[in-house]
Amino acid sequence: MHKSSSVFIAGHRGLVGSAIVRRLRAQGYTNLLCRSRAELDLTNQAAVDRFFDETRPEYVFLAAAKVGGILANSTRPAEFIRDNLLIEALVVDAAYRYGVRKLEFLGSSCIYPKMCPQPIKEEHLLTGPLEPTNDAYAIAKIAGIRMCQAYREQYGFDAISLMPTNLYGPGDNFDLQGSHVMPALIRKFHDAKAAGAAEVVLWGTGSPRREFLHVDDLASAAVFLMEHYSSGDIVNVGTGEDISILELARLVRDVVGCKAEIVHDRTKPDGTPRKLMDVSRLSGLGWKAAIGLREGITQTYEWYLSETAERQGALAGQSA
Ligand code: GFB
Repeated sequence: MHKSSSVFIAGHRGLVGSAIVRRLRAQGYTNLLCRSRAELDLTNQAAVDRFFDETRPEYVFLAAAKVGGILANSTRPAEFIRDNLLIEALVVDAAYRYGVRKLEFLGSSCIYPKMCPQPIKEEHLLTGPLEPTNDAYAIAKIAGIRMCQAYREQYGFDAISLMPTNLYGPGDNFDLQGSHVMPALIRKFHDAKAAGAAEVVLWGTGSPRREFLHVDDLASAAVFLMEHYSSGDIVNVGTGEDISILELARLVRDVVGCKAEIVHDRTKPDGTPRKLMDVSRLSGLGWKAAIGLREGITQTYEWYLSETAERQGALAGQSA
């Protein structure tokens, strides 16, 4: 990739896409192509084809996806499988047909079996049954991986796939019904502190273990792999360290400076008992995560505070 190459970042307003845009700009890439959902519907084949025909990008980061936390995934599986299959099929195929030099597909750690040996190696894909709370999303992501591999095998198309672990950071979704655990906890402890509430509700038992990667680290790995990696073999992206959900809740409570007690809502699902990536393939290529968990949560909370202040300022401005 040259600094002047045209690069399409599909999903540039999302958590991942916006971080990739920041990273590319910081590294001096000047020719970035971004389209909002209103400008380009990635589930509409005619629109996708027209876009690729008109703009002819040289590189594509496929960060657009329908994503959500455990509750959204388990209650809206049809939307997760439909939207993700459509986006992947249309973008990968158009990228190949309109002469893109290289495409990078972003998957997810939930593609691996529910009871996968830990830490999870790339070879564990399709070796056991999936976690039922997100199997529709996982199957769509597995189809995306296989599609990239198939286009490489049959057409020689340079498509690579990386599998990020659970992500968090600025630009995340903080809606309590649809979000992942990290933004949910930041918001819950922040609201409890503001209201002087005695309790914060944690879903499930708190015993599942997850690995958390700051999205700026993911973006750094994504650009690194686009620049240095070319293979059909998928690559895990993570920190190599995990934490229980209860430990995470205590850490977020501490960062936010809240005194509330943690109580459990055991009617909510736990999901996979553990999800820790083996990141030796990526570290063998020379990349390693740089942002520590406490530091990353602190920075994300600061972002959340500034966003909330901005929103309240805008509302006050409207009513004035
Ligand atoms: O982040 P999360 O929604 O997704 O939940 P997964 C992780 C764990 O945190 C689960 C618990 O055990 C939840 O029960 N948890 C505790 C909470 N309190 C909360 C809360 O207030 N909100 C949320 N959301 N969780 C997702 C998949 O699985 O992982 C997606 O559903 C995707 O497909 C993503 O792959 C990376 O880690 O369980």
